[in-house]
Amino acid sequence: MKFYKQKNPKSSLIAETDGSYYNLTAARSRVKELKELFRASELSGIKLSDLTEQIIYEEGTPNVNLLPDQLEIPFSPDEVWAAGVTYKISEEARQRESEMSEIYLDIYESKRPELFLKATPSRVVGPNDPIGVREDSEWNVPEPELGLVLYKDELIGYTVGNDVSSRSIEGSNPLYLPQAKVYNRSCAIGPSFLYSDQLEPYNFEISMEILRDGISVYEGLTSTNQLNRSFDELIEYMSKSNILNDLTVLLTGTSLVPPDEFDLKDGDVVNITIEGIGTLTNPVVSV
Ligand code: DO4
Ligand code: MG
Repeated sequence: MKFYKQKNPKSSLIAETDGSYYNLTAARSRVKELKELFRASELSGIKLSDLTEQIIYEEGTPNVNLLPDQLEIPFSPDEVWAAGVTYKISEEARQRESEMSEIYLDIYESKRPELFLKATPSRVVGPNDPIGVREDSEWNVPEPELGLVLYKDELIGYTVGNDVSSRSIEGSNPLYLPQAKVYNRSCAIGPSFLYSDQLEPYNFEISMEILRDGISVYEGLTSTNQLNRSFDELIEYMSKSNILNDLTVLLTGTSLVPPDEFDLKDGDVVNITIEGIGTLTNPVVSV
């Protein structure tokens, strides 16, 4: 089962099940945000999918069409965290870009993963909203990543994430990582929240296309089966001595790195697709 938020009619929470879309907000006006459904599911002990089906069938919930250009962020996470150097290709890219490359040598193999706070709510955008490249950065990339969605400390589903990054700022000194990663519009999530308690999570296909003046300038395809860490260990380390807020997204690292001469620019459009979740589309602006 998947969930979306759509701007029209009004801001509506939409559930997708068996290929049909249902407007939950039209059925029950107080069901406006996914967080409310998560809370109701926790309090009642009823699975999120069962609770949603109850609303759909008991209330005669209206069918709607999904309008991809009207989608908004499916939920607002309290925090977005990210893992780094979880795929071989990312380890190699960091070593090439860095003036202090030895620092990345151990992190791919080490017991403790690299984890960092990527974004607070004001820095996260949804589908169709512009993502940012920093004005003071010469070399920028989108990073397409599977996002784990946690309610408190429990993994409840998935979303698509973009860990937009400055390679030149991180490359000049790894201590600049927060500046390379955390700034206005540096993170996008969406287009949907995929609720799942029974998926094969290490087999998501991830693809990315970057358009410049409407022409494709990069295309890549990978899979989470290349991930060098388990979701459990990433969640375990993120939660150590760190009580999580109600809703956290944990981005699991990038395995698609455009050629080193590629620089993401104002006016580009990034499409990231994860099979089963959808395509996250964002234009790029300079911030
Ligand atoms: O070491 C820096 C972060 C790398 C990263 O964001 C990734 O591998 O996705
Ligand atoms: Mg990343």
